Amino acid sequence: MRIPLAIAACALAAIVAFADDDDGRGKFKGRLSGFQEVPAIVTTGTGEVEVEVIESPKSLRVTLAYSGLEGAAQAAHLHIGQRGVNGAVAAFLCGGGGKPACPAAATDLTVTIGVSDVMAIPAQGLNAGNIDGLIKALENGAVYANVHTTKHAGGEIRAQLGRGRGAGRGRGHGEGQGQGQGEGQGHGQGRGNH
Ligand SMILES: [Cu+2]
Repeated sequence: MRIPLAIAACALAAIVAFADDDDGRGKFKGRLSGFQEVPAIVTTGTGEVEVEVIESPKSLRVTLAYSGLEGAAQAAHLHIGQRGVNGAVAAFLCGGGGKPACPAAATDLTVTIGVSDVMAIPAQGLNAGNIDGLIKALENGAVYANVHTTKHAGGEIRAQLGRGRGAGRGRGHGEGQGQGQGEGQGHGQGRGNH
């Protein structure tokens, strides 16, 4: 029996995606825009961010691309906070915290966040070095990337990190999967982890 290659690849991608869910590993993505800031910001700036969980040594490989910023980028961080809410800085991507300066207007950089890069946020329950806590927040949709600029010090573009958005091979595949998983995931994983 011959299985068309495209279908086989799609099935394989689905299996991999579900395996990722089961053990809590995986990739998280987001598109940065001013409208995700709190309050919303009107800006020409846009960007993309992707976070991949690396198991050994436990770390996050983060790629951040941005362009069109109206102010010069000063810092970019991962923050702990759900959509529509501002939270504190959990890790620097650039512009401090031992990371290189942020390119002013546009970049496409890759940064590794290790245990020692995870900052303490006592008010939000995150201890310094608690990368597992940061990953758990990622898995529950409670981490966002934020790019701060000279024009918008509190953040010019922001993206809530989630699974699926564009993570699939095909566009339709990725979106369908992302939404289905996103909704079931909070409950399933919340229960599993407690
Ligand atoms: Cu920040």
